[in-house]
Amino acid sequence: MREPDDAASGQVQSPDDQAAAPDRDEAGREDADYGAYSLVLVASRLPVDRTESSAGEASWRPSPGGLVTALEPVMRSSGGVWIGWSGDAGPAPGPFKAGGLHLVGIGLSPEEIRDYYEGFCNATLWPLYHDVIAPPRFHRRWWDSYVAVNRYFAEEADRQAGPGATVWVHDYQLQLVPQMLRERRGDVRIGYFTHIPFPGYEIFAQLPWRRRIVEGLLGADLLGFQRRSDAANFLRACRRAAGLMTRGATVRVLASGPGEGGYSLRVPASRAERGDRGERTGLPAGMREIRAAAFPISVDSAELGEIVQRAEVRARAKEIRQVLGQPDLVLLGVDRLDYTKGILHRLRAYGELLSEGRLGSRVVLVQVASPTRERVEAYRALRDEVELTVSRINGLYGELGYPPIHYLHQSYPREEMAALYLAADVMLVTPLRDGMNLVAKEYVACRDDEAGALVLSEFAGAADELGGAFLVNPHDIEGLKDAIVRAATITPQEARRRMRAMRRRVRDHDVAHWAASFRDMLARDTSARDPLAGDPLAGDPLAGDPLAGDPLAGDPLAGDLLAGDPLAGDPLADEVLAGDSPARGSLAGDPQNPWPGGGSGLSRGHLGSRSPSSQNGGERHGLHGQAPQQVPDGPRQGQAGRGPGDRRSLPRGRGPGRADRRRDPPGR
Ligand code: GDG
Repeated sequence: MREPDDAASGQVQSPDDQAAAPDRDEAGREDADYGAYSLVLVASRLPVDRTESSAGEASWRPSPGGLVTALEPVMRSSGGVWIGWSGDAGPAPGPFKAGGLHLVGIGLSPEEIRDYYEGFCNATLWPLYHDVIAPPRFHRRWWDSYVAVNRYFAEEADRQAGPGATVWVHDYQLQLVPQMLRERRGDVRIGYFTHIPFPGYEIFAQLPWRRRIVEGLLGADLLGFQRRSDAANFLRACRRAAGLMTRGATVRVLASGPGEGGYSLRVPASRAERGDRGERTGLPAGMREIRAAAFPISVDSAELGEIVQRAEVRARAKEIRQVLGQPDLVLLGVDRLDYTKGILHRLRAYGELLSEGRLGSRVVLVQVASPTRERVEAYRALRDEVELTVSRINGLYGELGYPPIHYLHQSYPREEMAALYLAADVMLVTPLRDGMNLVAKEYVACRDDEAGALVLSEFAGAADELGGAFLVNPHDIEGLKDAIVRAATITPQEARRRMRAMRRRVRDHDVAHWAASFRDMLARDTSARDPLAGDPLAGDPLAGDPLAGDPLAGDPLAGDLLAGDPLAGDPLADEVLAGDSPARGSLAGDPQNPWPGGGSGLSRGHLGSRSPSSQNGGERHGLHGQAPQQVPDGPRQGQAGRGPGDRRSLPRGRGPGRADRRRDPPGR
C-alpha cells in the first residue's frame, strides 16, 4: 500500500509551477495509476484548474478556495491521493501529479456540469444549507445527475483505496459517496467532513430527497461538521428524516445499509439484535455506529506567518497603503463573490458611515471579490448589484484621485493576500451564513504585529473561536456600523489584547491540528466499546419516532458533539469576551474632536496612535449574497460614479500583486 512518503518523495513540484504536466513512469504509466493508497481524499474539485493554451495544450494551475486552502497542506504532508473534478467539461483526466500532489481527475459532461454542479450543488444545496438566503430550486433531473456523479466518485475511491484504507470525503457535493462506497467496501474507514453549515431541520426538511441524503452520509464512520450546532442539526435530521434514534453524538444503523424503504423500516426483531443490552463486545453483529462531531477547520498559520515575514511581502503591504494614498484607515473585505458573504450589507454600512462622516475623510475600503460560479444566475445578479452599489458609493463620496472603495473582481496570489491583510487596519468578515470562514483566521494568522481588528459575523463558524473579534449581526446595519467604528477606534493596547488571544487560538488550532484530530477520531474503532452499556437513558437505537420532538433539547450528552471543545475551559476565551467593552476612541461627528480641514471623523492623532510600535516604522499596517433584495435601505441617491473595479486603484504587474484572471479560481 502506498505510504505518505511515496507521494512526497522527489516528486514535489513548486506550488508556483503553473503548468505541471502529468508524471509517468518508465512504462509510460502515470504513477498514480497504481491505486492502493492508504489515504484517499475525495472532494468535488481538484486543487488545480485545467487551463488550455492557444495551441490547445492543457496545463494545471493552483485553485484557491476554502476547501483547497485547508486540505492542500494536509495532503502535502501526509501523502495519499486526491480525487476531484478538474473544473471543466470533458473526459476524465485520470491520474496525474501537479504541485507535488497525486491527483485523479473525474470527468463531467456539459449536462452533468449543468445539472449536478450548477444545478443541484449550487442552486439547490448551497442556498438550502445557507438558510435559504437565496431560494433553493428543486429539480428531479438535477437530483438524478447528483446521484450519478456521486457514483463516479465512489467508484474511483474504490479503485484508489488499498485494503483497510482511510477514505476522507468532503463536502455537500458528495453526500451520497459514503454509503455508495460502503456498499462496495466493508474494509475501509470512511470519514466525511462538511465545510458548510448543516441547516436546521425545518429547512433541511424542504429537500425532497432528505432521507436519501441522511442515508448517504451514514455510510461514513465519522461525520465532521464545523460547529457543534451543525452536528446537532444532522443528528436531528437522522431522527426526523430517517426515523433513527440517536444517543449523544452517535447513531447506530444496520450494517447492511438502508433497504427499499430506508433504515426506519428495518426495525430489528429482538433486543439483542437492537443492541440495547450492553453486550460486552460492544456493537451487536450486523450493526454499525456512526459518530457526528464538530471539528472547526483552520488555516496553516505557520505558513502564513512565514509569508508575512518575507521582506517583499512587508514592503508590498507598505506599498499598498501608499498606493491607496496613505489613508488614516484601511478597511478590507476578501470574499468569493457569493451571496452568503454579506458583501452588500457591508457596503450598505460603509456607505452610511461615509455619509455620516463617522470614519473620517481619509478612509478607504478595499474589497476583493473573487470571481466564482459566474454561470449561476443568482451570482450574476449579485455581481450586478454589488457593482452598482460600489459605483454609487464611489460616485457619491469620492473625489478625483480618491475612490472610497477599491473594488477588485479578481483573484490574487497568496502573497498579495497576505500583504493586503498586513495593510488593513480593520478586517470586515460579515457573512450572513458561513461554515467557518478562513479569511477571518488568515487575517489573524498574518497579524504578527498584533495590530489590526476583526469585525466578524456571529453567523460564521469562526465566531465560536475568535472571541477577540467584534461580533456582529450583519442584518443589523446600525449594529454593524457601530462595530466598524469601534474596531477602527480601539486603543493599540486593546487591539493587541484581542489580537494576541485570537492568534494564540489560531496558532494552537491550525489546519494540521484539525486534520489530525479528525483522522485520530476516525481511526478509533468505536465498535470496540458500547456507549449504551448500562446506560438507563439508552433507548432503542433504531425505533426513533420521526415525529417526536427533538430529544437533543436539554440533553446533557449533546455536549459530546464537539470533539475537544476548543473553547471549553479556555480562560483566554473568557478574557477576550469580557474585554469586549465599548470603544474608547473618539468618534466622528463629536464636536470636541473635529477632523481638521472639514473632514468629519476620527482624529488624526488617534489613528496615528493605533500601532506606534509597528515593525514598519510606526506606520499602521495590516492588510483582506445574500439575495440583493434582502439588504435594507438601498442608496437614496443615485449619482453615477466611477465604474466598478477601478483598475487604477491598485497597480498590478509589480511584485507579488499580479492579478489572476481565471474565471472561477476559488475552486468551489
Ligand atoms: C468553504 C466554506 C469554510 C479568496 N480569494 C482569493 C483567495 N481566497 C481564499 C481565501 C480563503 C478562501 O479562499 C476562502 O475561504 P472561506 O472560508 O472564506 O470561504 P469558502 O470558499 O466559501 O469555503 C467556508 C471553508 O469552506 C473551509 O472549510 O471556511 O465556510 O464556505 O482561504 O484566502 N486566495 C487567493 N486569491 C484570491 O483571490 N490566493
